[in-house]
Amino acid sequence: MKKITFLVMLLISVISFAQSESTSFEEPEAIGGDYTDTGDAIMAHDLIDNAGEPFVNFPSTGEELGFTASYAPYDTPGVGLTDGDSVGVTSFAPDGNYPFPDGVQGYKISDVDGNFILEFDEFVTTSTGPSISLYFFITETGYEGDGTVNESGSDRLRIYIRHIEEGTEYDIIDTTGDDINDLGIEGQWINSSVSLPSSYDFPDLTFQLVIEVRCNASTEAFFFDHIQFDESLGLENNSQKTFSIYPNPASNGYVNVTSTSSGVKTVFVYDVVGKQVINTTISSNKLNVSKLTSGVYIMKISQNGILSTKKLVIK
Ligand SMILES: [Ca+2]
Ligand SMILES: [Ca+2]
Ligand SMILES: [Ca+2]
Ligand SMILES: [Ca+2]
Repeated sequence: MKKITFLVMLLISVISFAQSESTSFEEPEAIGGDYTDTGDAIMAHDLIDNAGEPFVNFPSTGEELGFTASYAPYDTPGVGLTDGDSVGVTSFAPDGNYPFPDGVQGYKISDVDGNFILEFDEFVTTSTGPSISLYFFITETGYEGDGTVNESGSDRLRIYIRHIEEGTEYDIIDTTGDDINDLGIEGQWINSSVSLPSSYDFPDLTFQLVIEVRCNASTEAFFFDHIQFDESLGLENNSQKTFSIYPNPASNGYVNVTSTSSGVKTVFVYDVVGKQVINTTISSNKLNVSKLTSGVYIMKISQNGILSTKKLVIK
């Protein structure tokens, strides 16, 4: 019994941890001054953090998401970040008077003279309705070009989510094809979000947020803050009433999965660390769970477009 209680507590902590992954760039220390890339501006390479300069990377310590920065040159390479640029984690808000929407720090990318790529930690979810939102700020200045070529004077901002297993990309914003000045989105904090495919369509969901900036002037600056993945695990929603599972706890090697409507049911079962242990369809009510060891599991049942998440205990 004690073991069960412990597992339930562990499960609850896993769920609450999984419900929101975020960064507001508050954890790394904000260091003033410029960042100077010591790498070769002609070659694509990862950017390293330099002592006494703003952090461009952040390995997560378990709270905020971590991120890593890299650089890719123009087709005709420029000086990149080797000339010293205002990039990385900063406490200086845009134009000095547009406070960060969350906390007192954010991330700035400016005067790259090439391409700056900021990749965040991959995020695993079994959610039925994940989404991601963030704030960005584009300074008001004369951006050039329409971003369709990888050259100086072809400024561009692209923020997107990679679905790792599928290789699909979901744009939050992509200015390619437009002069950034023509979009009317400068000089203000903009909150933008994108809905991601749900575990109803894909049982394996690993996402990664990527920010790409191409620009070539110190007045051309992009700020980012309050990045948040949101999940709805559906534990409280109406679909709960559609399905029942019994016996629960189960000890006979099977559970009955019943529904208020007829038709084939798809059933996924995950262990406490989120590993999928069952992925099957059943046309009757009986689900074979004989291969599951004692413990607490999350069962997801979908039928006719309705998806529900339930807790299953195997004795
Ligand atoms: Ca912040
Ligand atoms: Ca530069
Ligand atoms: Ca420019
Ligand atoms: Ca322009």
